[in-house]
Amino acid sequence: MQQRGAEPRPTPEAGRPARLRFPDGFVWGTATASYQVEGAVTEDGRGPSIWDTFTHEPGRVVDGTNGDIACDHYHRFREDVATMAELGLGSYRFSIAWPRVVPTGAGTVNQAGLDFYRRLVDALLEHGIDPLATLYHWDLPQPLQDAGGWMNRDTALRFAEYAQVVGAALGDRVPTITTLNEPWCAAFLGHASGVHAPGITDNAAALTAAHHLNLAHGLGAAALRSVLPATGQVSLTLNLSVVRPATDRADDRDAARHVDGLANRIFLDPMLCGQYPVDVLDDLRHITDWGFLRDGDLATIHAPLDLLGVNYYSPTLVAAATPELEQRTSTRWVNDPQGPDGPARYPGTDRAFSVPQAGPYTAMNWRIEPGSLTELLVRVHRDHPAVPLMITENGAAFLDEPGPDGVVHDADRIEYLHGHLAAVHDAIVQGVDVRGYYVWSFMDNFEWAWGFSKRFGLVHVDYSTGKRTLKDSATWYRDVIAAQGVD
Ligand code: GCO
Repeated sequence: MQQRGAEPRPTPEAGRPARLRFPDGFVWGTATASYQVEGAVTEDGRGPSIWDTFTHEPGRVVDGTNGDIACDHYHRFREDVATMAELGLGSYRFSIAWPRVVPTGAGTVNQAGLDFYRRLVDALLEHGIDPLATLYHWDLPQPLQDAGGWMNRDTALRFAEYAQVVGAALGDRVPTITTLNEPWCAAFLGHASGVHAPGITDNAAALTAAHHLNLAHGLGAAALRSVLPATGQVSLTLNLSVVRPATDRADDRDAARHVDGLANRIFLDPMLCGQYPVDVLDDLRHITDWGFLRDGDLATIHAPLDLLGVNYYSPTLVAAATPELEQRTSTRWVNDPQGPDGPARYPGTDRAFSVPQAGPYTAMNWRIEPGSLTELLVRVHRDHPAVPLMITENGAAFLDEPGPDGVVHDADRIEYLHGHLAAVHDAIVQGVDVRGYYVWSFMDNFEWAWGFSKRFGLVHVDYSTGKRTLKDSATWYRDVIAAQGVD
């Protein structure tokens, strides 16, 4: 049986150089997202988002917590930026809360909200850290949800207006702006399994939302281009999956093809090739007639992209739907913190299930397999060779407990990050154009439906006092950055 930590360290004997040096200019960063770290949810004119609503509904978050205060980054960002500078970070990926900038989602712009991000960006630039700003990391203004949210096509138009406002205000000092973070989660966890806001459970709604998110990306990218300086870069971040069949049987192999379509190609193909994959359209005709797809949409979605962000944590194992699996999984969804362990329904479809994999695992029960990241990067590069890639999230939750010295000695996180950096290096050696790597996350934060029960940070946060303490992984990452690589 495979044990945690059993991944072999690269050695010269294994045919690789001991020092895996990354190319000059490779970007070293960390990432966070607004609702997960900021707090201050009613401050300076911020309106409510779907995550405020969702987390305050009983039973939605496993530990009953919410992001009202979170890491209080809104007030402590200067201290956090100073720590980033200490670690030698080249870039900080954060997201902008739409309801801070446009509190009702449409119309009036809240200057105080924009000013917060201007202060944050200025603090980063003063420390020589490049800001990478994401426009949508899931905190949709609640009034837009009240009008149908991502099931309503108009939300994509409102997103473009908001993108233009942010681009005009910050585009002179933020070199890269990302339209969406992980539209898969927003569409499928938000509308099919309902484990994320707005908590809807309807596969057809999820497919509608996925298309409107794709459309928002296209319209948002065009809106950004209309106001950004010529050097301004537009990017997108997807959580892409390595999908494998549970057995070699034809039905399981077909389930893997199907889930690959639903997890990866439903976003990659329209955004990078201007078409939906025919197999995905055909597979799901019993769920939707795709009537929301209008003439011209695909040309809009197929917007020029400077960079594709890839968020990656763990591979996915799937099996074809069978009556037995149906029965065993009736209460459990993928990424459902409240369900029992075991096979899980795959959101957006009735044809496939996600099934447990062998360890080692992180505290999320996600299998640790660094080589799968190389596999993914090589595949994306093969399918879409023109677009440069960036690892915009990779990291792990572990059961971090400070030792008697008050410090978290997180050897397991170091091992995870080391293995995945080596995997990225492997991909680069194989010719994949990977421009940088962002650890998820800079600090422990609000892990959505898992609340504060899972810690992903390089920096430990004591949620009762707000105190930050560097974990061993933070100083390890500082050394990696200084050496421009891993041993
Ligand atoms: C994401 C997420 C983060 C999560 C992280 C760990 O983009 O999925 O963007 O918000 O916290 O992935 O689950």
